[in-house]
Amino acid sequence: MPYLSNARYWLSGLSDGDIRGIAHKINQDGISCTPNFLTGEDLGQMRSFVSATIKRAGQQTVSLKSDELAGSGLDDLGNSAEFKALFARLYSIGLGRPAPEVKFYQILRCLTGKSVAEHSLVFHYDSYAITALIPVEIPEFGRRGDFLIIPNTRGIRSNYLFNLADKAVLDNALTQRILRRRASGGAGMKHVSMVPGNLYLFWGYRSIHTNEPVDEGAVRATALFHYADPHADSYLKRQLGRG
Ligand SMILES: O=C(O)CCC(=O)C(=O)O
Ligand SMILES: [Fe+2]
Repeated sequence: MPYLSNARYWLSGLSDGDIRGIAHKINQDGISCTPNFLTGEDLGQMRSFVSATIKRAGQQTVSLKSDELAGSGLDDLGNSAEFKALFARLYSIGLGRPAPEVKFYQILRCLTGKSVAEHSLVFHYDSYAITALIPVEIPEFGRRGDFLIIPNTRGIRSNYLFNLADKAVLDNALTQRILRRRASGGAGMKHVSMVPGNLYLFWGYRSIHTNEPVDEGAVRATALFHYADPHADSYLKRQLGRG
């Protein structure tokens, strides 16, 4: 089967009603899941890329950005017109405003080794409205690195300053401790057992989220596509050198 054939087929058949359905699901449940978005063959190519990447990093946690993904297959997905269109449509239908040009802040996140702990259970809001997450590799044994999310706890802030205030409250030792305690079964926190090849979508900007750790010898690799910075035009953001 040609590469990404399943993904392209599903994407090109999406009606506006389907997109509304996805937006509704994210609003209601915090996250939408499309099973078997990638085929076993797609995952095979991505997994060889992941294992080569981890080897090069000395069996430690490593994150690659868009320009480091050539040959992974994830670059093809990020560049695909069908995949980009999903985000533009979900943005305009889900947020009720015109969608900006689709340029992803794309990451391949490979968790492994001793550094797993410091990269896990770090609750945060993303800087981008929509986040897509595709698990490439999830451990089959031991700790599986579930995804944790408290969905839709805030709206899109009108002002960059309010966004910074939210982030400051969250990025604080006490808040993180309280959230970690809630991770073991607290109200409002969803545990998602990730399945490789599924496509998960959520409002990353609006939702507090993170992942649980995996065992040191295991590998948990996730592909992330972040889209649409609500504060891209903020004067303050530019002045602070974050634009
Ligand atoms: O890998 C994950 O499960 C989540 C990562 C994440 O939220 C991020 O990189 O912004
Ligand atoms: Fe995130």
